[in-house]
Amino acid sequence: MKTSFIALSGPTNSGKSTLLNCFAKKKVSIVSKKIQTTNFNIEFSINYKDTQMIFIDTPGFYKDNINDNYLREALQGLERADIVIFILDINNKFRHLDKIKDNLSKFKKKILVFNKIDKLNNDQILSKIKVIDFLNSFDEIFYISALKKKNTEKILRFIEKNTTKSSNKLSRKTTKEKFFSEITREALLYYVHKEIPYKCLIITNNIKSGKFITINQTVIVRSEAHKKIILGKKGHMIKNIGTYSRLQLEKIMKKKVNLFIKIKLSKIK
Ligand SMILES: Nc1nc2c(ncn2[C@@H]2O[C@H](COP(=O)(O)OP(=O)(O)OP(=O)(O)O)[C@@H](O)[C@H]2O)c(=O)[nH]1
Ligand SMILES: [Mg+2]
Repeated sequence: MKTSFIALSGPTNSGKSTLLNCFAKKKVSIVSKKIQTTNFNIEFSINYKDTQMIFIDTPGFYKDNINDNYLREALQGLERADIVIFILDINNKFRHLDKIKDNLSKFKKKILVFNKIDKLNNDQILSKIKVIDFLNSFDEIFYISALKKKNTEKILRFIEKNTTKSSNKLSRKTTKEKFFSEITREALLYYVHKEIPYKCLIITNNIKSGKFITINQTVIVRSEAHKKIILGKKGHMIKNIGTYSRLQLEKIMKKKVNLFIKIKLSKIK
């Protein structure tokens, strides 16, 4: 079997994780309308015709993450890739083009993907892309909607055609614990506003599988005020977060889930 490692890279919120979920045909990476949703590289492998494609979803570029852990993580993801897919939201002013330009020479194969075309008509799309003066540097350019699954299979066909050999690199699978924590982080991003979700850490302490799956998680918060907000009035907020996360987990695991979430105040700032 031929194998390719493919990194999904680009500014935050451009739809990298949505595209990975579209290829995987299920949720493997969390998505939100907020920035900086993906915090660490998520790898997921699919087979398409005679090709194994190992996708690496990376944290998006963001103005403040130039030197921080997220960017370091994203660049590590790029290092492992044979093919890189740079994804831009066609509706936005294109940001971080310099980072894309700087990384181009590292790759033999690079694709540019304009995502979210469902929001524009053809004329608008054409006028938008004119501003990029290095379109010729890419092996292929695609116009897609990851959300509506439009033109996405064309990308798989390109990867398949451009993969020639097998690889002895190993895929770094995300552990169940890490993935379950991610699902609860998505719930937190959905319900809790502003910076709080970015300052919490979610740990899955325990998973017991039987007729049901019982999961124990801890949300570690940095201040008493954050704890209060996540708890909500009479515990309403944490209840909503738990329900959202549990329903997602049940859908993914196809089993009933008992989810217990504790909130713990960390003394480390
Ligand atoms: N209309 C539309 N919205 C989309 C499309 N693809 C993704 N989105 C939305 O864009 C937002 C961001 O999507 P993500 O997949 O989380 O973006 P990301 O690039 O992984 O973001 P980071 O992890 O922060 O780097 C979500 O609200 C998605 O539903 C699309 O094709 N069309
Ligand atoms: Mg993401």
